[in-house]
Amino acid sequence: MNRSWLRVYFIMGSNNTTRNPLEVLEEALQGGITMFQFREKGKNAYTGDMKLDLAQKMKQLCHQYNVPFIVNDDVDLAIAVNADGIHVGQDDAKVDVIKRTCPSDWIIGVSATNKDEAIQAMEDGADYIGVGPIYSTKTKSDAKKPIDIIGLAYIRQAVGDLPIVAIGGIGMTNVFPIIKAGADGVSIISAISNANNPRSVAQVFDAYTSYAVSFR
Ligand code: 3NM
Repeated sequence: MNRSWLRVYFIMGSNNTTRNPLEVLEEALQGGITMFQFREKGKNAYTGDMKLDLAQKMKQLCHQYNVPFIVNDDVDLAIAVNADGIHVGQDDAKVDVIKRTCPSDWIIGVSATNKDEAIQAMEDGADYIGVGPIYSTKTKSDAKKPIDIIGLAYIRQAVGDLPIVAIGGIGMTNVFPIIKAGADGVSIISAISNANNPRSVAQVFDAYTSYAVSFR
């Protein structure tokens, strides 16, 4: 995969905003997000046809802006909408099964919170790992203990040049230390999905991450 896709990796489901999620996504795309993950989980999350319909519309929007569309966890949905890839947690579908049964050009992402999980994901053939939570977050109720910048740097050292995106509690002001510690980009839910102006916040993430990456 192109690691620069991870630079501003926006994640959202219908319950991460009080607005129309399609409008929020389009504004984020206009602001310059580089990848998108549809994560329809938790309280009041859509299921069935509503989930499928939203996923289809979100994929269409992402492709209008040439941004890869990734589905969280739900392999069947990712196949149904012909997504660009899948992101799985430690308790979700296994990478080897996905590699055997899904399109070979899929981007496969795996969540890792410690060195062992990160190395395992790399050995399994993940294209990138989502490392976190870096900071505390209210967005994921069962998030683990924050690993902070030091935990991120430790994982970077363990996995060589495997693409890494950092996640958890990330705001605009955290971009520099995170990129400096070795992440290729930042994954964000609430800082964009709950922003008054998702477009301008995405623009700032785009500018800050571009600048920070240029120093590496
Ligand atoms: N996964 P926000 S933290 C979806 O640590 C997710 O694996 C995490 O949301 C992990 O940007 C998290 O609002 C929530 O903090 C990220």
